[in-house]
Amino acid sequence: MLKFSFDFSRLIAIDEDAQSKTMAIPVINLEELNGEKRSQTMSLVHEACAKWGFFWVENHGINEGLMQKIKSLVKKHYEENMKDSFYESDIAKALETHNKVFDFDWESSIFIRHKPDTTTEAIANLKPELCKAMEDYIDQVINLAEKLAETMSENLGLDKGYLKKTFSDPYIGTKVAIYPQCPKPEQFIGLRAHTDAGGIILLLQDDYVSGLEFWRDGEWVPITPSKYNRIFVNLGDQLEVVSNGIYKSILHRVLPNKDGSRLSIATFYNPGANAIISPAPKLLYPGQYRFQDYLNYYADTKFSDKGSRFKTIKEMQV
Ligand SMILES: O=C(O)CCC(=O)C(=O)O
Ligand SMILES: [Fe+2]
Repeated sequence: MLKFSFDFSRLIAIDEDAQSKTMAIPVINLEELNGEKRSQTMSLVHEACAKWGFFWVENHGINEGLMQKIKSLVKKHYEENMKDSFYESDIAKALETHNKVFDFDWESSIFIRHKPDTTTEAIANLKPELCKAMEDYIDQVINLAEKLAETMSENLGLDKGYLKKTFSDPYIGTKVAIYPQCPKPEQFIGLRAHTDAGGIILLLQDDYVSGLEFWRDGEWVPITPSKYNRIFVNLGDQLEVVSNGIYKSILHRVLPNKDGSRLSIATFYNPGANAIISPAPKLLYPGQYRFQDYLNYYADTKFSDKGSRFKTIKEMQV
């Protein structure tokens, strides 16, 4: 039997100008990375990672027909295999017995690991057609994640392959979720507020039903359903660490919807379990040194600029 408790502080009303913030979320045309507008587009990605931590991408290289196919096959899988057991579960029954439930998620999901090895076959009743479409989709999602990782590395002033190498061999998995239609959405949370642990998260989401929200400037900003086959990107904690805080992982949550079920297919491009994570030494300011070495150098540079002293100390140790 599940236990439920209440936390009213999680209920924060959505402000009116959250809507205008929604409109302001960066939308980046990744095709431009290959053309004349490359440097502007690189800057847009950098700004989105540093000032937002989440953004939309379009012309991302993932086949649009495949995106639609995955969505409809996942919906079918949910209808045939997951829906009934969800509405019969203790969570769904709590609709009648509890007023507010904030320590469980109103979510029905499966998790598929793709790398280092795949668990697709182990998941009950996944039709071959869905497995095959998922395999093709994931190959394209990995290309996109690695293109973004390259762009971020370059933007941070690191070697192009820095993030990929740091994450290597990456752990890649997809959470296929439905946030089922909820008759009393005010009683539940779809997914409790959190930041993601890993690296780059690429989200394919519902065309019609909303629910995802990101925290920004003291309020929840709703992420609208996908338009124009865009993919939604957000950054996990490890990118904040490796970038030494230049990039941000942002708090987000999902609210249930009373008018419909929301589909969400989130692929996590994360460091492998044994990857050693630290801020990139090049980004440390100015980095690690022995204090006596600093003092020796200071003796000769005391009356010059501190910034260039830091720079030299940093170059001495990297
Ligand atoms: O379903 C979503 O839109 C977000 C899912 C999510 O944040 C997560 O699984 O970490
Ligand atoms: Fe998340």
